Amino acid sequence: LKQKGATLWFTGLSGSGKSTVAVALEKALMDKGHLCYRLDGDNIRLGINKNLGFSAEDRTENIRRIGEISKLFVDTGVIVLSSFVSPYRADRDIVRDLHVAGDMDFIEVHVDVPLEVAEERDPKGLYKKARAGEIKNFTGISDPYEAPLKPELVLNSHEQSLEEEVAVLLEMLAARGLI
Ligand code: GGZ
Repeated sequence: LKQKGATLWFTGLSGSGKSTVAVALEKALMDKGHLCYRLDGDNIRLGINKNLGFSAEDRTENIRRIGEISKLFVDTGVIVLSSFVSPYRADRDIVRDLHVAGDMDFIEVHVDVPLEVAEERDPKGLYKKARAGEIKNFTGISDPYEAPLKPELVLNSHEQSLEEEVAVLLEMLAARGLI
């Protein structure tokens, strides 16, 4: 394997478009022959982290484990696409420090859309439930989202096309010599 591996960490509100862009980037990377792997709620929260909920403590542990798993993949040369709300700055910084300590690339991508846009999309009806008080500690409604202060990249899925987002990501990976 000729590639170095890296973690692209997509953070943002539920409904911000993290998974959509991660899926599209995964396809683009695969088409170019790069080994990559996507981590998201579907393969993490339903599996290794199924004992965790959405309290601050559980989110912290969720992100900590995902950070460690990402690092293991990077160790094998894989480009990891991790997309999690990861609302707390300190939790993301722990994952960043873990990578930096291992001399690994950690690329924080803020998928930044206004709350109103995410809430309007509400693909799973979760915002509606959160507003009705049926879901507690919902990020953006009844739990904070701490935006990254110095992300490597900011994407705006409400102003950019998916193709543009993927192009920007590929450019950045190329500029860093990762692809
Ligand atoms: C935020 C929640 C919550 C609460 C369930 N707050 O749009 P989705 O549905 O598919 O993405 C959200 C996902 C968040 O899981 P993460 O592992 O990414 O969260 S964290 O990084 O904060 O640990 C949403 C759904 O799970 N969901 N309850 N209370 N999102």
